[in-house]
Amino acid sequence: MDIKNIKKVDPQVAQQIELEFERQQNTIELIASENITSLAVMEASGSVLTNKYAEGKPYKRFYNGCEHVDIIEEIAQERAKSLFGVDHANVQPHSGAQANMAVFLYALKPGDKVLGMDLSNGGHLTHGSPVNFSGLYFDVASYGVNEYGEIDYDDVRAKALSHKPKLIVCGASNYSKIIDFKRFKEIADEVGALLMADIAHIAGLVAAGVHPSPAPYADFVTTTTHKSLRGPRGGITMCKAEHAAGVDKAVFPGIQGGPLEHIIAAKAIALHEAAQPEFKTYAAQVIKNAQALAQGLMDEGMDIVGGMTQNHLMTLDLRKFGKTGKDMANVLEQVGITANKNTVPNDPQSPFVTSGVRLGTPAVTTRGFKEDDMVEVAKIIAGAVFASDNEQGLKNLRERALKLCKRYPIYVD
Ligand code: DSN
Repeated sequence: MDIKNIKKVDPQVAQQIELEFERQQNTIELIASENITSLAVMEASGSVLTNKYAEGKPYKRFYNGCEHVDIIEEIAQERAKSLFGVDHANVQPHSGAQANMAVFLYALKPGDKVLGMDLSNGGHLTHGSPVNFSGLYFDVASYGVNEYGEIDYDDVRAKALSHKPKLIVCGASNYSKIIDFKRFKEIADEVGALLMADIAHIAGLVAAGVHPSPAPYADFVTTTTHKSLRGPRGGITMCKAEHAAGVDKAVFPGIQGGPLEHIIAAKAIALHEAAQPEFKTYAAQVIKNAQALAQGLMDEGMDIVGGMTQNHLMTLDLRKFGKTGKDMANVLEQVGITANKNTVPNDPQSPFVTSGVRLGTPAVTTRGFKEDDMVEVAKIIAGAVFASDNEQGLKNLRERALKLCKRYPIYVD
């Protein structure tokens, strides 16, 4: 990748970009929320559109000179609507957190009741965590997963009946089963709540039709664009027609100023890419690879929360080895695998230490990894768990990880 101008202006930053490229090239990326965008998405992210102020909506801006960004933003909106089958899409949220915040601002008043998935059970900070705006300003009840790592819908219903939320939030950051959006809608209807589905993690799977869509059921569908959807870092808030004006007002002027039109162009490109037949093949392979990884890990004697995954991710439960997620994520990094520590349900360790490591396959699938490669990755991970104190053993595992990376280089035209 050519960064000649950065090298000229700022060699210090250029060096770190080059080193980061090498890191990505030479490590196996298993952070479930990361991916490797196309060069087209990256070009748009670094284009002249970064120079433009465009507060407002397409064709109703507070600035002049928006004739091109108007068209680009409208294209992105239309592509999001068509890909996800929703009435309305606001493509301006800078992130997934802001995509969710816009819904809270529109649908709720401070102190209103919300039911969301507990963060340590696989939910997200913005689904009502006490340290986030969603937990600080709203009255939150939480649901979690049962001993099989599955959402217990009867428990969700019982909590909805007793808490009487105005908004129910479904969707997760660390959940390996299919989400039953229809069931959530039935519960929401029973208690008169609005339903928000945060599909940030599974957006690519939903777009490709390999995970059920919440669009027929949810009042609001929010997402990030950089995870399984493989676009630039950013968010989208989608909704039913009756909420469109309110959601738009919540995004701007409610929580944001000027939209990032360069990122909106990159979102448009990613949405176009996700509508192509190759993307369906990609998303199906993401799941096949996750299942091959989970099976490989279980064959090596590892525990996976909830057993076999149904989507792109899983959590390795390290409790029986007496190891922590924090230590294992560091050991994995030594052997060339990047992942993140994550709590397991009823984790005895703190969220900073944890007993689990979350693993996901969107990025390696983009590189071209197939099921056989995932079995080798599973062996490397298991080897790292068993040989975490053996320096030579870890070096050998690092060589095996590097071999896989060399077989599937990133950004080759
Ligand atoms: N923190 C992101 C993740 O890794 O899942 C979600 O925002």
